[in-house]
Amino acid sequence: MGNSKSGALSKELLEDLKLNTKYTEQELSAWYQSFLKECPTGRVTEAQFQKIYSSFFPDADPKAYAQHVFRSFDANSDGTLDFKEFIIALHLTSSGKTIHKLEWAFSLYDVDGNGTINKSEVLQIVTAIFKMINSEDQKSLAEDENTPEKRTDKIWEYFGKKENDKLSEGEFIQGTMENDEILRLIQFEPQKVKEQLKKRNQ
Ligand SMILES: [Ca+2]
Ligand SMILES: [Ca+2]
Repeated sequence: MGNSKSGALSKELLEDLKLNTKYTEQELSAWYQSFLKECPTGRVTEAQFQKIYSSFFPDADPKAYAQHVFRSFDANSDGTLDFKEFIIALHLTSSGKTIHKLEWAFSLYDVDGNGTINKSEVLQIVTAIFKMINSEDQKSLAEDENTPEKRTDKIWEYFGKKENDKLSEGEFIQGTMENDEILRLIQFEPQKVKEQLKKRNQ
């Protein structure tokens, strides 16, 4: 912590992050500078994180989703994200269909952190995702997935689960790898919704 004032990343952390993310040394240094500018203490609180999220989605209500995302990245559960947790979050939420991303998605959906996902946890996350989609975009969703309940039913059926079944991490990752429809349904993809809208309006 001693060198946080000098504005330089420690060599150890830099090597660690280069190894575990797709970012270059220059990118990481640049991220670190802007991170320190926003958060001079070197830590992002949940409230700050929600604010950052809200600025991305001015016409929706991303608070609930931001809360779940924050929880899933606060690896040591101390209520703040340090630079490492922040960069890992950035990396995972922006990368493609990698195993690490799916592991993260599992921890996002495992709301109580007990190592399995039940249907009500899926509904909680899907409900939070729906709050991020503005009402105009919601109208373009397919009939069988245009409410959190319907979308949750669809996901649960894809996994071949009954009402009170539980989903293990292995099943979650395998199902998502094998079925792009599941991947699409468990993610928040505002861009896709916008593309669909565009197509419809043409
Ligand atoms: Ca933390
Ligand atoms: Ca759980």
